[in-house]
Amino acid sequence: FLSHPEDLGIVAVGFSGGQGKAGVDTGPTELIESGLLTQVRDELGYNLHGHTTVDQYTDLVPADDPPHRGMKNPRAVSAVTRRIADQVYEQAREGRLVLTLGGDHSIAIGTLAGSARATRERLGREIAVIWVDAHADINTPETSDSGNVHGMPVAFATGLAKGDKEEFFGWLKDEHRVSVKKLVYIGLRDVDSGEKKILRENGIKAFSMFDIDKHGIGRVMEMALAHIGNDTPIHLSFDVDALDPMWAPSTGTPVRGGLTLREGDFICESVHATGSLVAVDLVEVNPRLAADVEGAARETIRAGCSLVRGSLVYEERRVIERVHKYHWP
Ligand code: 6HN
Ligand code: MN
Ligand code: MN
Ligand code: MN
Repeated sequence: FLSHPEDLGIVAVGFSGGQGKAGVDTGPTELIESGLLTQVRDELGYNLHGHTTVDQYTDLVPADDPPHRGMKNPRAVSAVTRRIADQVYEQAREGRLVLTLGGDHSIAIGTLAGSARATRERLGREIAVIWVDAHADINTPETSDSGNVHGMPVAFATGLAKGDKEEFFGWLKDEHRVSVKKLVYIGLRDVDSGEKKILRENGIKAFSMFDIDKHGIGRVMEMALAHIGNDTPIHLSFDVDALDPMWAPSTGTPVRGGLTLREGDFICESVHATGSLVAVDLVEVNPRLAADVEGAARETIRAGCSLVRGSLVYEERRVIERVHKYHWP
């Protein structure tokens, strides 16, 4: 689906307004400073385009932003995700694979909107979404207990939650939306009761940690990709909290009992191997958290880099090189 498979469009999002903990806005800077993009360029061979310096979107964050329908920072999140949608769209419409580094997971309202729109225009196709996360992030403003928009992006992207005024996600139109039929979850283990009802009522495909333990990650990926169907453009949205806190402690809402790093890498590599990947998000890396744990931020960043590399290796040969380089003792 890519007209330039060796070209990568970067969107680096220093935004934290979808939740309450400071520091997730520094995630992309730390990932980039650790050498992620130079590795992607020099070792994986991609040409980099787009926003390789981190955007803070300060011009879009109002001084006063009172809650609306229970959502916290609603104007800021709406305006920033609208800008991100344009940034992702501009890269995707060139036929490039788009990599977005977050930032909290609310930013996926923008990334999905941008890649859904570009894929519709460019190919006349709908995207499928693989959402890898401990959480379902499908609360509507009305079902959310927290009011944090990072728990709602899937609801807005699928149209299960509707915006109202322009400044409260009213800018989201049909061209930006994704279908619940082409959505698959992997790694779920902390789903709110209102979200369970939404998943059930809409027949949404989800592979929880239970399913991964039962079938193994290899079989789960076969089933997830079979659900999407061959020959469908895929947007992979990876929340680092899908990994067990042992591998990714520095994140805002850690939940024990998660994926091993190797299972996370395998998910990314399997999606890449389909040849249908059009966009990847890596979100919720917060280097400021778990500071009491020795090396927490460094390990979380290392894990994030590994996931991104896994999603970008575009030849079998490179998988082998990568294994030798990074995973041998
Ligand atoms: N994330 N379900 C909880 C909420 O606040 O709605 C947690 C959401 C976590 C969001 O990790 O991207
Ligand atoms: Mn999560
Ligand atoms: Mn809750
Ligand atoms: Mn998430």
